[in-house]
Amino acid sequence: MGKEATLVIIKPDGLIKSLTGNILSRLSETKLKIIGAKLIKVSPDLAQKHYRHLADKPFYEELIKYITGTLHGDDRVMALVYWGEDAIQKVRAIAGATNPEEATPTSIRGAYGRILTSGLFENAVHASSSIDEAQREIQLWFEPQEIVYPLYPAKEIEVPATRKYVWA
Ligand code: DAT
Ligand code: MG
Repeated sequence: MGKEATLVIIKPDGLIKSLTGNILSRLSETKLKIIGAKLIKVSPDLAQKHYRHLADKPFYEELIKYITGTLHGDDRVMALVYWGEDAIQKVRAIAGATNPEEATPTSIRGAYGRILTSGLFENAVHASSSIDEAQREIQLWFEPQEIVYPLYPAKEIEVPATRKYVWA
């Protein structure tokens, strides 16, 4: 054990069903600290990198449609980094089993998940499953300055002539 970080994603079904508050309340039972949070659109590239370990599964294409929002017609997800003692295991316990029909009814997935007719598990949240996966996922979804703690080694680089949106 020890202090560790874990990535949570509230998936498009969680946002569309207005479950964000409920899910955050459930996760607050862990007493872990939120050290990063943002609402983002998931690009196909990010989705494929995130789920690279499942590329050979029969449900993979449907899973990419799910996380990118194509299935639900809304491409928002909320990404959060939780930090503290045994964070990975604590969050996975409250999230519940991958298959929502097998998840404890009081877990997030047990309460809010379902199996689609396609067979895909629509389970409201993602939670990292190991320390290595958590680091890989957090570094994929967040930039160093978006997290309030210096979680992993980072370096400063010069970025010449960038363009960005400002309010008109
Ligand atoms: P978890 O999200 O619990 O870490 P995972 O990484 O194995 O599980 O799979 C990622 C997502 O893919 C999961 O949240 C829902 C979907 N999924 C996994 N296994 C599935 C299966 N056998 N049938 C349908 N969807 C599945
Ligand atoms: Mg996983």
